[in-house]
Amino acid sequence: MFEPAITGSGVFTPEQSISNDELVVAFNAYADRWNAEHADAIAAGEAQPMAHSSSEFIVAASGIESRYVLDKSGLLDPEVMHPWLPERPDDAPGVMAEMGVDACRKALDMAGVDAADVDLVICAASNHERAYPAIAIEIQQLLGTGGFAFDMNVACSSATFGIQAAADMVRSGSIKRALVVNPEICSAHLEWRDRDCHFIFGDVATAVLIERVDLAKGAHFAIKSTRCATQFSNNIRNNNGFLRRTREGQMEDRRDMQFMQNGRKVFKEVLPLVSRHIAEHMEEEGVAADDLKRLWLHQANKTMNDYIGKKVLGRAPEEGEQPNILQDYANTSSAGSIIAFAQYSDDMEPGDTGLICSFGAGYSVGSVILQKVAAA
Ligand code: CO8
Repeated sequence: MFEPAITGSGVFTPEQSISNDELVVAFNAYADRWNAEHADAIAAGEAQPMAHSSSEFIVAASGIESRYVLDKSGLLDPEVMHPWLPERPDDAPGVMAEMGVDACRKALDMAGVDAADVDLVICAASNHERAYPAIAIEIQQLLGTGGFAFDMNVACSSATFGIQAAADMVRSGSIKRALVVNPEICSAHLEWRDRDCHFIFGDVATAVLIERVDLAKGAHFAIKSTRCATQFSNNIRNNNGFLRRTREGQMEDRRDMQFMQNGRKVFKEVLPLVSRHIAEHMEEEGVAADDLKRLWLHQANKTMNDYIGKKVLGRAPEEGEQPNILQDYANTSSAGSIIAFAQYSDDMEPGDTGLICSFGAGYSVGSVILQKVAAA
């Protein structure tokens, strides 16, 4: 058996961002138009008028202040309310592959590893641009990695489940190095016309390079243990899929073809699930709350993270112990905890222990216990 380690991480951040204020102006213009178009139905009591959104609500309910997106022009146009991402010819790189490659190159550079020495790419994300061929195989081709590649989807927990899959293969000796890459184009899947959730998501790509510890060239994070769990729930769902055209009326612009959630229920049900999951994982591995120097949590909601941090540590986390990035990036699904890890891990000392935890649709929860190791 070999020990796996994270030796590099990378984040691709889109150039464009949207502040809450910009977002709310566009949403409210859309709501006003909708209300004017449906004035008769509203007057007859057959339709409810759309209420305005507000920046104050968004920050108070979620902690989100801004989000990065691939295209803001469509999102801020009340007549469009979705991103414009022009179709590319079949022989051009896909959008997800392109952003994934950027994050992977940064992870490889950090670790000082040539792409050709990587023998697995896992593209682990909430949505894939196409069903096949796998985005991971396209990334393999663009980077020039060897071995094999495949896609997987566990929604918000895709990254941690991907890390477990790759780490287990390194442990067994079937591979030496893997890239786990998480390109998330959440803006194309979010319903920007729905006041309850129009502020939640952003776009980004993250990647981690996982290697055998004995191959690491510099300081790294040994993967001490991983733990994944799932429990079926319909509270976060989208009903789009390849069976759509086989069913009457399914080619319409239906709300359930985009991201749907019962946010309140998710909030209530996921919190105990995650707190228990982390507590059991730490106990199993003999990690006490005092041993934990950092928590890199899934980035969906600040109140949720505050609650989990307090439960795990048995006290309110101190400054820097549980860094949030959701104020700048919003929820980026599987990439959120990895952005937090990439941005807030450099300062850790050899011997320090940290824990990555993702949670979301499925429900799914994944945790990864890491220990900082100095360069040999
Ligand atoms: N502006 C002003 N007021 C609003 C707005 C708004 N935009 N939206 C709602 N309100 C009002 C409501 O009408 C309600 O008013 P009233 O009390 O009069 O009825 C009041 O505010 C409270 O509304 P909510 O109960 O909905 O508000 P919450 O406090 O529950 O906050 C949240 C809403 C932020 C959505 C919160 O419930 C939450 O964060 N829940 C957990 C979400 C979560 O973690 N989800 C995980 C999903 S991500 C995932 O798993 C990945 C899926 C795959 C990726 C998909 C990519 C797109």
